[in-house]
Formats: sequence, C-alpha cells, structure tokens
Amino acid sequence: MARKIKTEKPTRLAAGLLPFLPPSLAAERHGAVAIVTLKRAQKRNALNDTMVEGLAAFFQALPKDIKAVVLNGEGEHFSAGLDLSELTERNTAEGVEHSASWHRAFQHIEFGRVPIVAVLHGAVVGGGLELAAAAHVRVAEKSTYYALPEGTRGIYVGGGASVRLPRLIGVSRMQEMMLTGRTYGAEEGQAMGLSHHLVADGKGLAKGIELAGRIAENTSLTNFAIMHVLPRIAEGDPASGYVTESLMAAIAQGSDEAKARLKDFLEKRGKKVLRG
Ligand code: 1HE
Repeated sequence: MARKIKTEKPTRLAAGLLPFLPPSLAAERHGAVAIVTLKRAQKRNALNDTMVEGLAAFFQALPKDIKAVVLNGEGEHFSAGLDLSELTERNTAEGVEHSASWHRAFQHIEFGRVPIVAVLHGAVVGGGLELAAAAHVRVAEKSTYYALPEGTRGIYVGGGASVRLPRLIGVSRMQEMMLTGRTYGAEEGQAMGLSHHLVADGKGLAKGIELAGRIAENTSLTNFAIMHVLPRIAEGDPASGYVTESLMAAIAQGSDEAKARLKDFLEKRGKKVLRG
C-alpha cells in the first residue's frame, strides 16, 4: 500500500528554488516546514547517486523561510540503503569518491541550516539507517526495523555510520549488528536510542510534521546553537566546551527575540512547560 502525505493543502516549493530535484524525490511545503519524500518505492527507496545528489541539492537550496524539514519515504519501507546495483563496477578510487559524496550530502542534513525530522517505517537498513542518523529527530512507526547488512555482504558502511551510529547506540552494539547481521525492531530501536518517538503505523508523518512545526517556532539562533554548537562541544575537550557554552549562552540571551520571549513569560503571556 503506497503511503501518501495526507495533511491539508500542501503546495509545491517554488520550482526555481529546487533546480535538481529528480523524480525519485518529492518536496512539499506546509508553512515553514518542508517535507521531502524518497519516492522510489519499487526499489524500496534504495538510494542511488541521483537521489543522494538530489538530497544534497534540496538541503542546500532550502528557501530562507523554511525553518524545519521532515524527511520520509513512500511505500512499505523508509529505505533499503545503498542501491547495490551501482556498486558492482566501481574501482577503489571510485569507491572512496562515492562514500565521500554521501558524506558531503549528509553533512548538508546534519550541519545544514535547519533541523531535520526523519519519519521511519519498514526497513531502515544500511545507507537508509545512515541517512536517518544524519537527522536531528527520529520518529519511528511500529513497523520500523533496523539493520546494517554491509557486514554480511562483504562491504562496509560508507555514508557516515562509523561516526554517527556510535553516538546513538555505541561502538559495541554497532559492531555486533554488523558482525552478525542482527535486525532490531521498532521497540528495541526506541529503547536503545535509534528513535526519539515511537508511534503507530501510519501516524509517523503527522507526528513528524507536528514536531517540525514546534522546532520551526524556536528562534533561528537557538536552533543554530543546538545543531552546530552542541555537537562540537560534546565531542571536544570539556574545558573548551564550558567556554564555548558560556559564549553561546550569552549570545543567545542577548538577542532581541530571546528578550521578548522571556518578557512574555514574566508578564504571563509565555507558554508554560507542560507535561507530555
Ligand atoms: C534493491 C535494494 C537495494 C531492494 N539495492 N535494489 N541494502 C541491503 O542490503 C538491503 C537489500 N534489500 C532487502 O533486503 C529487501 O529488499 C528489503 C528487506 C529492504 C525489502 O524486501 P521486499 O521483499 O519488500 O522487497 P524486494 O523484493 O527484496 O525488493 C524489491 C525490488 O527492490 C527488487 O528489485 P526488482 O527489480 O526485482 O523488483 C530488489 O532487487 C530491489 N531492491 N533493495 C538495489 N539496496 C554508502 S554505503 C551504504 C551501504 C549499504 O547501504 S549496504 C546495504 C544495502
């Protein structure tokens, strides 16, 4: 059964702003949220060069008024990973360049301009898991399962998993997944930190759009700090991290928008932190 985007009145992003979007990708706008969809369901959204280049172009060409992006996949699976039919004829140098091209593309996701919410379902395997790991928030439907079949196919991850997955699940668990070809289900993935939200089948996109809408209401400066400053602090030396954090805190709280939001709260107009 094909998954369709069901939310109301999507409009296509202005054509001139997305010059390279191939037919295997689609984009829509919901206010300040863009939705990008992998549309190669007949090949289980296996990622070929055209799609990876298309994703890179999409994330680089986002209109200025887009504040968050939802990434999802059409069909029964989020993504079956690398299109294996493109792998057979590459020599070593071409293999290095291919992996580097994924790194460049996914850098535009992880370290682009706006936060990305990935909505997962069905197979999230190999390069599909690498793509999901580059997003900032992951919503998994109950049908989701995760695997790294590279280990059993005689190849190795090449889309950044060696860096991004140990942050989520640790080196040891990633080693075990690759060595044994183990598959984790949606509940296990949620428990070990692969997803942040676990929802019923068919509910992922609505949840993703809701979360992206919340993210889009943050100030750009705070989202910048969360996306670009926090991970650098977390992976750097603590002494530099404390200094960087102090500077970032001072910069953020000095902005007019932060002052207005704090004033709103103190004058009883701001939102309270609510449970749930
Ligand atoms: C593909 C691919 C693919 C499906 N490349 N063509 N990824 C994998 O090792 C996962 C390989 N795929 C699968 O294990 C299964 O396809 C699924 C479990 C994801 C889905 O199963 P199913 O029964 O729904 O679909 P299917 O019948 O296996 O596949 C439908 C079609 O998609 C079929 O082609 P057709 O022409 O016979 O219709 C499949 O060949 C095709 N297809 N997956 C190419 N991956 C940067 S490095 C990253 C390294 C990796 O990602 S390695 C992991 C690759």
